[in-house]
Amino acid sequence: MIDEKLTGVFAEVVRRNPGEPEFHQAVREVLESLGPVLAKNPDLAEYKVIERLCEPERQIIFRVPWQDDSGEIHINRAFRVEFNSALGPYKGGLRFHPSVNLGTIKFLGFEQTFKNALTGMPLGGAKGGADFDPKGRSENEIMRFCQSLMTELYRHLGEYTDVPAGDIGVGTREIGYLFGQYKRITNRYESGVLTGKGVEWSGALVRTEATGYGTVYFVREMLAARGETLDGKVCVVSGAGNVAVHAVEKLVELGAKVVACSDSTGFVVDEKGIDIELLKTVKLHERGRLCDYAERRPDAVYRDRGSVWEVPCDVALPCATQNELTGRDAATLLRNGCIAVAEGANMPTTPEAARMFQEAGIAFGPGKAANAGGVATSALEMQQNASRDSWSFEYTEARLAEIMARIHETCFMTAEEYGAPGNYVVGANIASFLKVSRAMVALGLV
Ligand code: NDP
Ligand code: 2IT
Repeated sequence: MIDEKLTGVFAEVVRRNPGEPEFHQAVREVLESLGPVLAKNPDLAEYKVIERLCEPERQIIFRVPWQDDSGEIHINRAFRVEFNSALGPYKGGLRFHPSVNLGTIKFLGFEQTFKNALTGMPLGGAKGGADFDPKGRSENEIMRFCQSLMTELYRHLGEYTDVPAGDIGVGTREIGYLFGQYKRITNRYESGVLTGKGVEWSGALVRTEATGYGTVYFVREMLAARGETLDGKVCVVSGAGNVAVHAVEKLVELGAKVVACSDSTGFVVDEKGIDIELLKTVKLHERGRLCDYAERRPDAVYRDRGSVWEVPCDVALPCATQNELTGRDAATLLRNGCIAVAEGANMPTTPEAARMFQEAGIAFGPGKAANAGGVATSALEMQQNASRDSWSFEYTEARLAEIMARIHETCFMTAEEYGAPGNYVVGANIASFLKVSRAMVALGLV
């Protein structure tokens, strides 16, 4: 429930941003936690901090024309929503997916602002992307699209201004083409303008793995707070992209057994435990389908009907996309004895499902806390770029683990302080809101 002091603010957000249900959902989820904060800090209402936080500082929408391999011309639409720069330069990923629209990017940019605050790093919040579908496109088509997009986007970026990274459909390959075009147009080798770069050319070790690994570290902390460990736990992960694959890898390393994962066409159940090397080969290197995994793994079963959440598990990690885990899925997971859920993806759990997990009293880690390891490691990449240094895998991973433990601690303690023990949603929302809003007040009315 939104506190009565904030119902007017939310009504205004809905009125002024019509047709953007995902943005409304993300705002509502944060506002629902903030009643007790306003009671303790009435000055924040006077400064209209919440109203300011709900309005992006700048929104850029532009045309991206490009030619496919047969010469046909295509027109896509791209976005960069620079949400908030109170804590540092705008920072957040770029998503290439046909479903991308302004509302999607706004929900992601809003979330990113709070997530980045939780990392404790000097980062503002932003998100961008395009309604471009990379599926089935050749290397050359991907490169031309990235070059065309950067030909407009470059003027809005800079290591002290706005620093994009990857997200759905954007990985090291795309970041390479984007950086190449930025360098060409500006005549500057400005490493810190993008993160998620290739490790052979200014990228940081562990950035590729960081979101998935970090999510698992967060789960480890949530379980430890309940006297549990990951050892021997049966896990299900949705998605089979960057975040999901590295979550699977770290779960296995920490002694858990992952029995299922999914992609946009179906899911695979592998009772003997997902073969991480085969999964990486099929999904990350060959960019294939999970049915190809099942074909090469005799004991695995591929299903193109039903939901991956029907596979019984102790720990569930949604790592694909928004609103992929519904109330119905939550009921199934709880019936099957699931004790922990952490969001590797951004807003993958519907509000109904999140409520059911909280009412059942299981450990529920919201994305802005659980998946913050990706952007935190982006900040470590920026640090290395700024000092022209490169750190070892072991050192960087130890930093990531430390950051995730600190985020967990912050959320845990804040939830206790505000009378909601064990509620990581409340803890994450309040801790991050306080951090951003104090900076906004200190910087004056800008
Ligand atoms: P990838 O593109 O690498 O992988 C996305 C995966 O999710 C793929 O397996 C894809 O299926 C599946 N998927 C995507 N869209 C849909 C959909 N509409 N329905 C069903 N399945 C879908 O992206 P990432 O792994 O980078 O991102 C996954 C999630 O994690 C996103 O929510 C992203 O915002 C979030 N995230 C990412 C971070 C990062 O560092 N990359 C950091 C923090 C959060 P298929 O294989 O068939 O395409
Ligand atoms: O959602 C996210 O946090 C990301 N896609 C990563 C952002 C980043 O700048 O590393």
